[in-house]
Amino acid sequence: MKKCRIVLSLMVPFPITGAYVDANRSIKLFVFGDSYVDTGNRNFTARSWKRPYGITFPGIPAGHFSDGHVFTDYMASRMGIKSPTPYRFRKLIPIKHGINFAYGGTGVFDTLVAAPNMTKQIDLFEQLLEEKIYTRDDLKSSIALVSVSGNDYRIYLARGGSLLGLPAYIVSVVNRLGLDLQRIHDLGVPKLAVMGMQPLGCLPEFTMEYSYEICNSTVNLVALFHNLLLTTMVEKLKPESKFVVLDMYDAFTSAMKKFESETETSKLLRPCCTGITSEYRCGDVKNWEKKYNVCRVPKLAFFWDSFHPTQAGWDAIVSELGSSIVSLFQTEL
Ligand SMILES: *[C@@H]1O[C@H](CO)[C@@H](O)[C@H](O)[C@H]1NC(C)=O
Ligand SMILES: *[C@@H]1O[C@H](CO)[C@@H](O)[C@H](O)[C@H]1NC(C)=O
Ligand SMILES: *[C@@H]1O[C@H](CO)[C@@H](O)[C@H](O)[C@H]1NC(C)=O
Ligand SMILES: CC(=O)N[C@H]1CO[C@H](CO)[C@@H](O)[C@@H]1O
Repeated sequence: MKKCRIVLSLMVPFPITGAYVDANRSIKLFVFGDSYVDTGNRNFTARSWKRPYGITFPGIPAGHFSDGHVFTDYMASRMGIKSPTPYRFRKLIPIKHGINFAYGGTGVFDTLVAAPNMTKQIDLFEQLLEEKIYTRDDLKSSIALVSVSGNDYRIYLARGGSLLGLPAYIVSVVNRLGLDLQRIHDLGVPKLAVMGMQPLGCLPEFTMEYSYEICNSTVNLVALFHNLLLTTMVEKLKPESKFVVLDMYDAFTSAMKKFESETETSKLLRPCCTGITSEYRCGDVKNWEKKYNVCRVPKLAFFWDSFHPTQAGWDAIVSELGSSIVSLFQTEL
């Protein structure tokens, strides 16, 4: 713990040589993945654009799947830049800090959400390079952040996929992810951070059936197996040193423990925002009536809805990750 804190204090503000010399040469962040990093790409029918999302920051719904910031915002802030522009708004907002291609609800494979899967997200990136919106030179000081937080597995389970077939499916997800990571690198992004899987079985979606009291250990095994394969897979990417796996499993676990003791909550796994009955979810409205409840003090809750941390939760997770985020920037870009 001590080590993390020292490293963190050294890195603010964040001095990358030449980062601000030329606005066009500003260090850039490119983001691919799902709701843990989406900052507004889903259209206005998504719950990320509905109340009470965004209630803590900026106070109104802003396309984030949280009451406030999501992981991308923290990552950008650590890099000393503004959160990259969502792809959807690329013609309205300057893109010198990069572009976020992530869509909530998506996976490396197709899910139930009709939004671009990871392959398609990388296609969008490639298209911008072909249009010379960014040159190879622009990419020289850039980093990619890639999130796969479990939608592929949620869909598999929701579709009644067998537990027996799950290991083979996890292998196929991780292999596909490996191809995606290598492709982003080969398009010219020199350094990549890929988020390992958080303890999936501790998310409210999987603890609801236990009155939010204990994690589903079977589902946590899915995350652990995914992470094991991910670490092995990343070692085979070329050049291996340019890929960093962020240990979200440990970060979530220790953040949850600390959060529990610091807030003295007895209901750590209970989300702040829930549907009034099991048929409704956070943000649902029917006949102009809201069908959800929001906790009184979101910053005392770790989870926001059935799948996502609150901003306070992300704060705690990011401070646990401290040193591994820094290691991303230690070698020359
Ligand atoms: C991703 O989506 C595209 C359609 O946009 C589809 O053709 C492709 O097969 C999908 N890729 C994967 C890996 O599922
Ligand atoms: C909004 O997005 C959803 C899922 O991504 C899609 O099914 C729907 O057609 C979109 N609606 C509009 C109005 O673009
Ligand atoms: C955990 O979740 C899985 C998948 O949804 C389910 O099959 C299982 O019954 C749950 N409970 C335990 C104790 O594994
Ligand atoms: C990628 C990017 O931000 N390019 C900009 C570089 O600077 C010129 C002129 O200042 C802009 O027109 C580009 O959009």
